[in-house]
Amino acid sequence: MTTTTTSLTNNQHLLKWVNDMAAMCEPDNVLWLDGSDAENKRMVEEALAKKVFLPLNAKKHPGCYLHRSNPNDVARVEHLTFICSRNKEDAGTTNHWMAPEEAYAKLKPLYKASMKGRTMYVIPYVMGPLGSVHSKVGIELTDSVYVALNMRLMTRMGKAALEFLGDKNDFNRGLHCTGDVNPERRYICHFPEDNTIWSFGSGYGGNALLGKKCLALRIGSYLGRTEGWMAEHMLILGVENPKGETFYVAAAFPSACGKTNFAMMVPPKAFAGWKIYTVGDDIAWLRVGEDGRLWAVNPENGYFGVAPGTNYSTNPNAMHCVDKDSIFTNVAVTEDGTVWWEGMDGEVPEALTDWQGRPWKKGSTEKAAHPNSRFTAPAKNNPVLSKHVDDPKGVPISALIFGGRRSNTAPLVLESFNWAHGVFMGATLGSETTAAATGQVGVVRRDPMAMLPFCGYNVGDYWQHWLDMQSKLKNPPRIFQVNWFRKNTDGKFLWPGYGENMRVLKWILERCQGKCDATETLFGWVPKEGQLELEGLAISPEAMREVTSICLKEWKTELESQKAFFESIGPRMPKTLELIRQQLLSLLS
Ligand code: GTP
Ligand code: SPV
Ligand code: MN
Repeated sequence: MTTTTTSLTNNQHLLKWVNDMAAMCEPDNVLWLDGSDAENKRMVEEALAKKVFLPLNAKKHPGCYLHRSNPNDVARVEHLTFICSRNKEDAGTTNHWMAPEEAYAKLKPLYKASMKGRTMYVIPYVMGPLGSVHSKVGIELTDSVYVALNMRLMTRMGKAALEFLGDKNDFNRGLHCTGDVNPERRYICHFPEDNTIWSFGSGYGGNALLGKKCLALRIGSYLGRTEGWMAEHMLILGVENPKGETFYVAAAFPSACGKTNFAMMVPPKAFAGWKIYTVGDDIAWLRVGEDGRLWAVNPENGYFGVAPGTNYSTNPNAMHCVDKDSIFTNVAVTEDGTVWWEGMDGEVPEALTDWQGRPWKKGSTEKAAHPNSRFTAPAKNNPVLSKHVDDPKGVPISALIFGGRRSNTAPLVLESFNWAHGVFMGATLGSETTAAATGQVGVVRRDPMAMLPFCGYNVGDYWQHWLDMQSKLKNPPRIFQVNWFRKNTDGKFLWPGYGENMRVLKWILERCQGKCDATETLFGWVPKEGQLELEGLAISPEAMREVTSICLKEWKTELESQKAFFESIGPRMPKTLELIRQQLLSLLS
């Protein structure tokens, strides 16, 4: 017999759906979350009692807890992620597809009675600022207290979301069940035409926090195309110059390729008077404003950030974000109960407990923290949070930036010749794979607009949507491409990265303001000699030359490999992009 707390709403569509799902999953309790502090306290206690949360040193990490996920469940699973559109063609060749009726039929038996002995949490949440036309409501039903506590940090949830929804029926229906965390029975299914997400068998990040990649990107991109806006895997930042003028940029880098770091970077000493403000670190929803500019909101309310590599010199603001009230997933712990990961400041401790709870000794060949270990922190902890994060109209975007992780080929920065060429740059973005998804790490793959795993419809249609946006934008942002990850022949990064990326950002902004001219190359505009501000930067002239160099032989290979990718897209491939490719290639032959 299922018991239900007061449902907090009279929305009949919502009540019926929750009842239907509860009838299928058969939880012992259905608990509607109101988002209050008292409720959070109860849930933390429950998580501690169930050992879903492990305590940390309360003095050093007030309000913070450690979670260890099942070792088979530590990253997104792209091969088990499906777009279940009615027509296969609408999912396109870059997505895994399952017919909706087949997916529902396959998953229903898995959900059947799957929550017996457990609680079904009903999480009403809003993606985007409350009261914004940009924003969307989702309801996630989950049997995971960890997911519920993460969603509390990552979204605007509880009563406010139900008020925002009122009696409308246009909410996203998200059903999540942890199941027995068996990779053989793990499915992340999206039904764009039903505004529905069914996730089974994983408790981790993007697989389970349904507001994030599932709603804000996969379903969001589909809604964006239908409704005339764009959902992108982009950070949003504000940059204030010494004159006190603030400009905003949005940048798409693939998973674990530097969005969080760029979004909250600290400019180097030589940049006195320059300030960076974070609007978002992972996702941007973009709309054309009445002024013909592109306006962005961050649908999220917290950060689910990569832990390894984060420290007080690379990203002090992220370190402050996790000072309190944060959740750590799959990091290591020191003997005094503080968190640790590879790339943390200071000496490597002699002894640790690793991410799987095993003893770990300094010098071990195994990583103490999982390479995709993460922190979940509320945005309000960010010392450089933009005052516009809750602004319903968002912020106006001056530049869009695409960046991959490339040891070679891609130079530090390139500016596109025009919108279509910029779309081409995004569409052909290549990047070496990372630990953010299961599978081999370090292989170059095409990751168009950093959306390969997140585009909820045919990527050919997605590119056409990008191309079509131009005609709606009286004042389009300029489009750039960057690469922080070029390596020398010894395999060392040539560019110091992190806060020093401010130097590239400054050039980008000056280009947007028409303040400086640039050198034309075959593949885009690059800074003129002396235009990149290098004061106070210890980089050799050779390294600088190498990191900005364009090797025609490498570019020929690049353009040729793009051909196969474009051909694989099929009949919905926009001709414009293939023509740009051919034109660039013809300049090389
Ligand atoms: P997701 O949350 O997976 O979408 O990742 P992200 O794009 O936000 O990447 P994040 O900023 O967390 O950085 C991922 C990894 O790259 C971390 O280990 C960082 O330390 C490292 N990193 C970030 N920026 C730079 C950079 O400019 N140079 C170098 N060499 N490494 C960087
Ligand atoms: C990513 O992989 O791009 C992330 C982490 O931001 S996850 O939420 O797992 O998708
Ligand atoms: Mn991401």
